[in-house]
Amino acid sequence: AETFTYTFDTPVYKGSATIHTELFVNGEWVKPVDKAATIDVVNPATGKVITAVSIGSAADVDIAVAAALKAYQTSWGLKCPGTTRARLLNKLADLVEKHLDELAALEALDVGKSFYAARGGDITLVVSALRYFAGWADKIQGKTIETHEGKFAYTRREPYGVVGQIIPWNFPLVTGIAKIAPALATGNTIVLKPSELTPLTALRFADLINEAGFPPGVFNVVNGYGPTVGAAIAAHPEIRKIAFTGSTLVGRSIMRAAAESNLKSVTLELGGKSPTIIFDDADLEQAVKWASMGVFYNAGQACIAGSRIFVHEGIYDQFLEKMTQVAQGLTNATGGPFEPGTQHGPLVSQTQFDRVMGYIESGKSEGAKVHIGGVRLGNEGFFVQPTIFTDVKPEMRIIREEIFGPVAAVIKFKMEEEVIEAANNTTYGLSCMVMSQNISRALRVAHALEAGSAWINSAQEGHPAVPFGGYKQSGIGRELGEYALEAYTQVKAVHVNLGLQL
Ligand code: TXE
Repeated sequence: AETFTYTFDTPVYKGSATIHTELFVNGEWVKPVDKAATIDVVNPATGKVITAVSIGSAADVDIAVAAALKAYQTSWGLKCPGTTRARLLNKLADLVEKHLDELAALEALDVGKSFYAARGGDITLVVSALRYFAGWADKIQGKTIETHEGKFAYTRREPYGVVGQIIPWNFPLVTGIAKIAPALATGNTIVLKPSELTPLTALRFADLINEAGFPPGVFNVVNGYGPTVGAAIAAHPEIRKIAFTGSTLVGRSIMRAAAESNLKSVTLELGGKSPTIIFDDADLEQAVKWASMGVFYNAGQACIAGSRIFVHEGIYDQFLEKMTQVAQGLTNATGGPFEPGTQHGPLVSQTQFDRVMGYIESGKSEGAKVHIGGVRLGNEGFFVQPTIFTDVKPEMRIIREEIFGPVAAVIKFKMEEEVIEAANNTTYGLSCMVMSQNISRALRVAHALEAGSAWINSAQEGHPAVPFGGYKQSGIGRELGEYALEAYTQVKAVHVNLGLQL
């Protein structure tokens, strides 16, 4: 099998990582049906090619689904006790933890995020999510329902069988594990497509799956483009459930393909245009920090980014001044993933860079004011300066559409009712942030906002035990927490007759 080794000789991490660059099907590394098909993997901090990996096609999806189906029928699913699945997931968690630095370095290299963020944020969460769902694997239970003195019924939570999972590039292994861990805990088998932009950690992870001892075919990786491999997964007649994280546009096409093929069950985690609301009774220093982190973390490439920041008029000037200082600080701490002081990194790709710069231009041409930023940083890689717009209007594209870059809009408000209405004036509903020291107000506003997650006096923090997902056009279904078990099981009701004669 073909491999690629990268040596990290950097101030923050020294070590090397070896990945297999082919497709992972039935526990083996295999060439795609079209043997020569590859895609370059680009380093976002330099714009240079790191390596190339194989990419598949619909034909490879067919092969992977057949392997996953066989594994489901013979060695996983209803054939494998929950205690065994728990043991394997815990072993996998230990292996990911053992290779924490290496996986973090690969993620940092591929996405452009800082090594420290990848280690302390992404990969650490991967480990905890695996352990959390390992805990559920032997606790997937139904209910007993009394119906009649001579009869009763009970329910079983059964896996779907083969599930398809399509993941994005902003938090590759995190968005992956939110799907992989509950799917495996509940007994499904998986065909996963990483983003064509960031395949490295999924490939390394596949080796750890083998090392942990999962039966072949339980987990399969088919790299490739969305319109080919992704669309083939969405339309596949043997895939019973699909989970997708990505753009709302592609989310619609996944749902359409599911409807037109076999009505597979669908969960979608899509975009956002989340509000952060800062009342004049907030702890100002903390509010500035959380709001800034909330929009600029991961260079703004987060579905829960708080990109519309509503600030009470009483503290608006002070807030803007302090947030500008944070944006300047991040600008000064801009760098590659492996520089010790990096707090702000590049966007993932040339395409994403062009998209974000396009939004900045549209903001300017529609009359918004660039308070700070708005420009490229450096002359290699895809760096955009942390940017704050003021003087914005609700109809502007930068207020309506997800930018997915380090771009905030700061908006003045007077009244609670008015800001709730403005915050809800969006087609999205993924998250919201409320900053206030008045507990009644903070909770009241959090409840009034149309969003699947609300953070009070914080932002961006996730936990494997807490469900995550969108209202409105931000998605369907929930990942993580106990709620994720519902997404990966279907309920069978069994009616039992204790002797009632017909
Ligand atoms: O997303 P795509 P892109 C948003 C964000 C960003 C925009 C575009 O606003 O600016 O989407 O990013 C696969 N059938 N988010 O173009 O295309 C693709 O290969 C099946 C928000 O990168 O949605 C990749 O694996 N799959 C988001 C995945 O979909 C298809 C994270 C995501 O890529 C496909 C990423 C198709 N027809 C982008 N076309 C979040 N919610 O966090 C593409 N894909």
